[in-house]
Amino acid sequence: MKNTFVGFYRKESVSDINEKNSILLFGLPFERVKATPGGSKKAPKAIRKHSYEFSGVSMKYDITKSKSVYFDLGDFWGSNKIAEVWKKAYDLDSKILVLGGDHSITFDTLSCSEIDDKTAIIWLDSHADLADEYPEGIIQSHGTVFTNLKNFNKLKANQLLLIGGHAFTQTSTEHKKINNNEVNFLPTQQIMKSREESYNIIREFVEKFDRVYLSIDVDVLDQSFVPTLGTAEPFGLTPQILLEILEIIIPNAMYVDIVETQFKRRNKIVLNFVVGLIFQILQIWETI
Ligand SMILES: [Mn+2]
Repeated sequence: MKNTFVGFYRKESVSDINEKNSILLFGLPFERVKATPGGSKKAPKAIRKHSYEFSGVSMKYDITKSKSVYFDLGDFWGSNKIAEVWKKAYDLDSKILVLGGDHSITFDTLSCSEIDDKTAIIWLDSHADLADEYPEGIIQSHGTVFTNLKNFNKLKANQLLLIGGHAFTQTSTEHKKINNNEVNFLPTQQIMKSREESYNIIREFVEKFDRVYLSIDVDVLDQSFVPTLGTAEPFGLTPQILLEILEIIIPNAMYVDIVETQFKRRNKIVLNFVVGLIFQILQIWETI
């Protein structure tokens, strides 16, 4: 039955898993209020289905011969179940890979995680998602995720790093927050102009922490690479640069989510990219 991501074993219940160094995958096919065209709730199922048609990304990596055991827990909802997955991941030194949904799901997952002052949250996103309300009057949405996480987990500015942001309204709250250094910020233009220097900034940031949680909004890429997104933006990162950044972060990340995957029935470019991205992430974890 093709109801898992390729190479993953289906597990109904996380309590049945005893293998150390596993990868625990689940989907949160959920979108909260949308001011932009939606569709990311269809992503988890479509990504799994598409993974069987995917050719692979490397001469070295065979997803069916991994040393970690890969488990697909299916799609579900609810903080109790999410908290169970976190507990299992900490107990078994395992990693969590989540398929969104819109970006609001990152609050649902990370608000169930353990966070201390040696924990960092990194997000790759063309937007900051640091609004207090988005749209006006709405506190929990894809535009407010990192404000909510910062408040909920009492995170300090030095524990937060936004990579690749560049699409801001100059008068917005998030623009002000970035100017006030309320988070660390590595803009797209800086990365494109001085790659090695930017990679060193990321490396130094990652090395300061015991635990890193990473959230990837696919709109961090330039719109030419992800043309079917509701929030596609120009002047974004290239896939190669994204991959080089992931090679620095992923070895230290125990949690990764991929959000805002919006595709069209007749245009599977984004879906194909995200399946490839998952292969790349697994390959990096495999070779730590
Ligand atoms: Mn986002």
